[in-house]
Amino acid sequence: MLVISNPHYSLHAPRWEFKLGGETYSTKDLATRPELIRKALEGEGGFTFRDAEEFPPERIARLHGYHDFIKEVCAGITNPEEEIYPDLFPGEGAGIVRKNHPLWMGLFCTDAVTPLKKETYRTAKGSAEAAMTAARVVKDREHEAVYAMCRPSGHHAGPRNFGGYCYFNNCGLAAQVLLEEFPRVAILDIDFHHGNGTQELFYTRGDVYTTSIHCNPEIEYPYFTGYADEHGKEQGEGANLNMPLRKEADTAEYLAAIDSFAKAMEPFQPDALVIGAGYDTHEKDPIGAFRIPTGAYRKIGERLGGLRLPTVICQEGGYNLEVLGDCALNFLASFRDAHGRAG
Ligand code: OKP
Ligand code: ZN
Repeated sequence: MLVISNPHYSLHAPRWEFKLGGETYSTKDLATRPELIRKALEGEGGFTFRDAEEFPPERIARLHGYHDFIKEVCAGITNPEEEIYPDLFPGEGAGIVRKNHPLWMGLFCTDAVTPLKKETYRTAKGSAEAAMTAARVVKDREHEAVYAMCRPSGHHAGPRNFGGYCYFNNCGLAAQVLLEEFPRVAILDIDFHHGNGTQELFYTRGDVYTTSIHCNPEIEYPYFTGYADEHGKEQGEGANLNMPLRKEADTAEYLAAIDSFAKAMEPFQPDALVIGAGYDTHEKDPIGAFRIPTGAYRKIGERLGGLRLPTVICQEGGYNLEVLGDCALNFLASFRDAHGRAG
C-alpha cells in the first residue's frame, strides 16, 4: 500500500501547558506520532512511502474561509517558539470586523488547544497536501487505495472554524479531489470524536455523503454536534449520518456501527470512499473512552477493505504512543488484504 507523508509534519509542535487545580493539560497531538506509524508500517514491509506534492492554496481557501487568516498570522510570526492562542471568543454577532491579526483569532478558532506558530501554516498545508496527493493518485487510478499519514488532523476544521488540533480538513480536501473523477464520494470518520468540521463542510451538499462513528457528544468533545438526528439539509438532506456510541463501547458495538454504515451507504452508491482513521478509539487511549483492543483494528480494516471501493485513508487522532503504530498497521494491512487491489 502506498503511504503519502507530510514532509513538514514535525514543524508544528505546541509546547503550551495549562495548569488548573493541580492538573496539567497539554496537547496530546505530539509531533512524533507519524514517525511511530511509519516505523510500524516499515516493519511489515508491505508499504511504500512517498512525500506529498504541492497544491495551490486556493484549494484550501475554497473550503475554509479562514485560510488567509492562518497564512497571514503565521507569516507575521518571527520567533519560532511563539504560540498564539485566542484571547476572546465573540460567539454569534452581527457586523463583526474580520482582521488577519492574532487578536481576531477567537473569531476562527473554537478552542484553546489549537495554537498558531510560525510553522503551523506550512505543517497544516503539508498535511492537507498529503491527503490531496493520496486522492490524486486514486483519482488517476495509479492505486486503488492510498494512506495519507496526515498530521495535524483535519476533521474538526470546517468552513468557518478550526480547532481540536485541526487546521484544514484533510478528508474534505481529499474528497474534493476525488470528485474530479468520481461523481459520488462517501466519507467515513472513525475517530473517537465527531467529525464536526467534515459534517459542516458538506451539510448542504448531495455529492458527498458524510458519516461519523464517535462517542456520544453529550459527554465528549465536540459537544454541540454529532447527534443522530443531524441528517443534512437542502441538497444534502439525508446525506449525513451520525452514529454516536456510548462511552465504553466495545468491539462488538463498534463493528455493528461499521455494518450500519455499510448498509446505510448502499442507496447512495458511492464511487469512492475517504476514511478518517483515528485510533483514539483504543481502550488505552489517554483521551478516548471506548474499549477497543489493538487486535480489533484488523476486523475494522477487514470490513472496510471488503467494500472494495477506491479509497483514501487519512490519519486523524490516536494518542497512545505505545499502541499507535500497531493500531495503524493492523487497520491498514487488513484493509489492504481484504480490498485485494489496494496495491
Ligand atoms: C482531536 B481529534 C483534553 C481536551 C482535548 C480536544 C480534543 C481534540 C481531539 N483534556 N480537547 O482526535 O478528534
Ligand atoms: Zn479524536
